Amino acid sequence: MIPAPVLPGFHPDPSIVLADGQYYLITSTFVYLPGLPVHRSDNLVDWTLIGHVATRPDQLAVENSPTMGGVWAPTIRFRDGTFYVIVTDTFGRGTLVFTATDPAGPWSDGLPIDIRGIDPDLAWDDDGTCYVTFSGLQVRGPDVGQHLGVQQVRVDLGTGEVLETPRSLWSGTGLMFPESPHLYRIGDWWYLLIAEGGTERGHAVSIARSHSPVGPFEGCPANPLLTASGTDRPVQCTGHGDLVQATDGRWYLGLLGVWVRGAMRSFGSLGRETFMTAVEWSDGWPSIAPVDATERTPLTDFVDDFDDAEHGSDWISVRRFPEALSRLEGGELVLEGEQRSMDHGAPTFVGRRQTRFEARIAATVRAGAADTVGGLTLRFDEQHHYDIELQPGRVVGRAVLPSIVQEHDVAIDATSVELAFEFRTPKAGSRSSASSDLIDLVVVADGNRQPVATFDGRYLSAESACSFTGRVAGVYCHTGQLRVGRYSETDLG
Ligand code: 6LW
Repeated sequence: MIPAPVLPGFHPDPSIVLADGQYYLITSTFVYLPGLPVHRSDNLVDWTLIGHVATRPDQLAVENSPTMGGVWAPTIRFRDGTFYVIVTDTFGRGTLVFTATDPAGPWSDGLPIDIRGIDPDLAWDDDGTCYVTFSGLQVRGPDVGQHLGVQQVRVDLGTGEVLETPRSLWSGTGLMFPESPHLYRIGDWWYLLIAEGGTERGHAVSIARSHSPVGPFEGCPANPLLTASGTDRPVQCTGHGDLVQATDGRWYLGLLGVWVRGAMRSFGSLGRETFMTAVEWSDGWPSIAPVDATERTPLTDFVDDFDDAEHGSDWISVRRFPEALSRLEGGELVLEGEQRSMDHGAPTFVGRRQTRFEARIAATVRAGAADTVGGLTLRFDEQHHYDIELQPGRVVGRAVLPSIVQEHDVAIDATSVELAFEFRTPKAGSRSSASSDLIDLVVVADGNRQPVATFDGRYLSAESACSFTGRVAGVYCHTGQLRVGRYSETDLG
């Protein structure tokens, strides 16, 4: 049984490649940095983060991109000893190709390629011709918002030169947003796999084949091969897949999905995660097993006591790198206030994707200055976040949503406290049962646990925030200096 998800927490738009007996998987990161995490596995199930493609400021230009912009939908491929990642830095540098001989990095600076679209894919013919196949959604220029269907050009990967005008290819069964194209040479056929229907509840995977990489392509009679649309499966929005043949010869599809919660299965609070499913071939066409998991992959507890010399590789920040706005000192993570709240587009914030539901996320913090204001936050974006904040003499629980800001506080005579979010499932039939989860904000001072507030989790979800990302919890500082001794994410219940 393939565990679900294989990459918990928001890891959308997965792309997978097999190289020298190891699998490598890469996902979108939008405006978070470091960008483009690279995970490695030897069995397609257990993945280890080995590094990131974008670890230097000049590789991407996300600082001015909107929350749903930034790094969209990479493709990772391996050829003649070199790893390639082609990706769109949407509203930033555009389409880029990064290369590395070691997938853990360092990666190159990124070669620009003048592709007018998103979701670029790389494939080579036997003669070395390189094809970039992409979704012709126009995200800039006079035709912004227009969709030209699935398109393709030949490119020179040495110079980045596009060698011809784009040609249109087969673009699915007629559902909206044909995207995420991947071109594969399998046996005598060239296969074109795409997503269509949009990345929400109508998401689907379809395929076509041709005897030539440039088509014409014939759609599979069974299309769409996979969709959760119209089902009551916990994992919805399945799509945006990439095929991989395992070392044992069997085939799999890595894809994104949203684990939805609430009485009407309405809210995907963690965002789009990476799943894996089996693929069988018959008469030259694949069939894809649905993602029908009902139990999530058990996770071990996460604890960081900040004893290492460098930031843990799965810490992320918004439009800046964690090491640019925090430091490790004496077994603490130290953040110096810049008068930026979590409403800011580049807050003084270091976080991690939320990866589990019934959970407790906690940070042991202390004020490094008398006027310190900072704490623990759970963010979807600048307009949707819940904060539990240490201030001089009190702890404040704050909900910030586009339509409302709500605050509660408790008096606290301590400068070192544990701040925590405790996530629980609403009781069936209760007033909150429609929601994904209830979030208790709690402070523990001198061994005394005090509730500060309880907020409804449905408002920190992809459906409410209309965002491509997912929940990220972490620590932040507005004023003074916040010193974090411990951060943990553990199961509740
Ligand atoms: C990705 C595209 C999409 O490029 O969302 O809705 C973009 N579909 O496939 C970001 O995930």
